[in-house]
Amino acid sequence: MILHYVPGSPYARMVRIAWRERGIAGITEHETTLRDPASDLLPHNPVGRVPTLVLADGTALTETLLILTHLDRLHAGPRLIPETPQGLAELGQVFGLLDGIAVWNRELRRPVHERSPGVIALEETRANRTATRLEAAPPTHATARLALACALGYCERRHTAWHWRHGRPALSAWFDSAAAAPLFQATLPPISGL
Ligand SMILES: N[C@@H](CCC(=O)N[C@@H](CS)C(=O)NCC(=O)O)C(=O)O
Repeated sequence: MILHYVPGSPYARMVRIAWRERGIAGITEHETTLRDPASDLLPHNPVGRVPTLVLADGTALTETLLILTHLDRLHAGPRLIPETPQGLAELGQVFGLLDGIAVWNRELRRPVHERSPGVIALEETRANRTATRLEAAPPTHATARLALACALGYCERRHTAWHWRHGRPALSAWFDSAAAAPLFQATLPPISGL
C-alpha cells in the first residue's frame, strides 16, 4: 500500500501517525503535489486530495475517515473509528472544526481583493465556538484527540491568523502535552507564513 501525502496536510498527518501507532505493516509513504496538473497522485485519484491510500490492487482510498476505516481491518489494537456515539460525536466535532479552518485558510490564500469577508467571519466564528467547547470538554477518544492535535498543530504553523490559544489555557496545555509525542514531532508541517 502506498500512502500519498503532503507534509503540510493535517488530514494526511492523522493517517501517517495512526498507521505507525497501530503498527500496521505494508505501508510506504509517497510525498506528492497538490493543485498540480502534473501531480503523480492524479492517475490514482482524480479528486487530487491527500491523504490517498493506494491498495495493492490499485484501489485508491480517499477521505481520511474512510482510510481509517480500512486501516481498522489491518490491526488488532483499539479501533481508530470510534464504536460509541460519544466517540463519534467527538470525532465529528473535530473534523467540523478542521474542515472550517481549511475553508478559512483557503480564503486567506486568495489575493486580497478576491477574499470573502463573510466567509472568513463565518469560519472564524465557527472555529472559536468549537474551540471554546473543546476548552471546557476536550475529547476522550484517541482518534478525536489525534485529529484535534493535528488541527491545532496546523493552526500553530500554517494558520496563525487564528489566535486559538487566547483565553483557552486548558486547550493550550492539552495541545502542548499532545504535541510533545515523538510521532507528532516527527510529522511537523512546514511553516507556511499564513
Ligand atoms: N475531506 C478530506 C479533506 C482532505 C483535504 O482537503 N486535503 C487537502 C490537503 S490538507 C488537499 O488534498 N487539498 C488539495 C486540493 O484542495 O486540491 C479528508 O478528510 O481527507
